[in-house]
Amino acid sequence: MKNIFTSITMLAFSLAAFAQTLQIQPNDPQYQNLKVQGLLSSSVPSNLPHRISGATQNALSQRDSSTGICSACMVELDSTFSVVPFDFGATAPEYRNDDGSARVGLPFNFCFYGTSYDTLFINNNGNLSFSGSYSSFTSFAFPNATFNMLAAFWADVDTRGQLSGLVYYKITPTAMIVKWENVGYFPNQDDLLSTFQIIITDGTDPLVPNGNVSFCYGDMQWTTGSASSGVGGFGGTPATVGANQGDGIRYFQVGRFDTTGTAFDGPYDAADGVDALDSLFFTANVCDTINIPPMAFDFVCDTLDLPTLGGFFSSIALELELTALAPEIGQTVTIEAQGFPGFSILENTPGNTVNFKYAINTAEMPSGVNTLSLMITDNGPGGKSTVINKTFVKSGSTVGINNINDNDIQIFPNPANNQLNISNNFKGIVSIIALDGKNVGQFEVNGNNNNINLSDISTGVYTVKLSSNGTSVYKRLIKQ
Ligand SMILES: [Ca+2]
Ligand SMILES: [Ca+2]
Ligand SMILES: [Ca+2]
Repeated sequence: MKNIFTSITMLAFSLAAFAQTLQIQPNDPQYQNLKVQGLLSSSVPSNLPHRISGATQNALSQRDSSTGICSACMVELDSTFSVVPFDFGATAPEYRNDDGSARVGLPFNFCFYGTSYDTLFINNNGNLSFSGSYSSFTSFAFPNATFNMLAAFWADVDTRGQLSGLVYYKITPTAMIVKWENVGYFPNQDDLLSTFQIIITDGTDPLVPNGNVSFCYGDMQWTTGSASSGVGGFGGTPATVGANQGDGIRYFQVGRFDTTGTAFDGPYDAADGVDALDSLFFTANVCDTINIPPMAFDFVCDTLDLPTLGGFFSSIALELELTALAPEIGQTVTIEAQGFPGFSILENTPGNTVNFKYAINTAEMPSGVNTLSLMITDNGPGGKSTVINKTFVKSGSTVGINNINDNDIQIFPNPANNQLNISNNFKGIVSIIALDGKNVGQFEVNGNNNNINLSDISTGVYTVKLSSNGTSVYKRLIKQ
């Protein structure tokens, strides 16, 4: 009995040694057998030769700027995308595979921790890499001294299941978009499917306004394949989200995920719930070599058009949330906010992760465009900051409240030069509010001589707030 056990152990040992020493590739006939038996090292590089291939370049279709909630980041799959042509025996046109990679050339330079790359690897297991391809299916925490990788969701993606979607990409003169669209997990599992996307740019493409990378998530349904000790798509070794230079020093981590649900205690500490990523997006500048500026998880788009939330926009108290990350271990983040009438902070405690909670009372919010500006600063080397501007639009030029009939109150001329007249049926306080929410002028009128002097106010678009007896009406004003 002992002899049999010993010989099985020795066989397993020799297979594992074989896998490691020969760096067995995913297209090897023995690869799947070894992986199912748990005999593959998860850190085997797949070693695609590093050369530039002639990638198809498609013109970037215009992004729809009139989007509603959180579609600004997720680029819809359309005919301008191609299926990623994975190597290692995957076959056209679908290139379904387990741990494959594809070498792709870029028409622009992508800056990753100070090095510019015009070739990279799309690895099926949820990541892009630069110094070589990776078939590694079990992820590691960042920082890590080996992997040179940008990981939207480094986990054991497997698109061989019939119901699994595929991995697509699109290259423009200044950006590459890679989409893992409804993909399954190892081995061949397609009962749970996840959708996520990476965009990398030359640093100037407006697709990524605050950096050169964005990660964007649709519905995330699983975390772990069975070769990483997952059961039913969860548990085992957590999936990793972040970036890692591979020197053990330069990195960021957003989180590690091994379970269902939305629990998220920040990038480190406990493993997190994968549903926390649902519909999330964030951007990063990974060109910075010393200290990555803070990053933000946001649950609403850059622009939120309040009437799309329903017909009650004049009386909604919206409670919103943004999560800011250092994102390196040990750094502390603080947030300074500049809002507008109706904006208030509910929670803002400095930390490695900050849950910034705020409210918008839409009855007090001026009509038109209101801007919330958040300056997020870390205490790492150089004290890096990220500024997030969000606009909240209250549609309609006026909002009638209580006994003030705003249609009867006029402001003229509009556009105005140095003098603005307000119809004599109004008696009360006139506030001039800039697009950033700042009150730039306040006047009291008595209903007799309702002229106000705008000569101290610069040219631009303003909201005029007319308040009387605790109620207000709003008008849009152009100062020229
Ligand atoms: Ca895989
Ligand atoms: Ca965590
Ligand atoms: Ca930082």
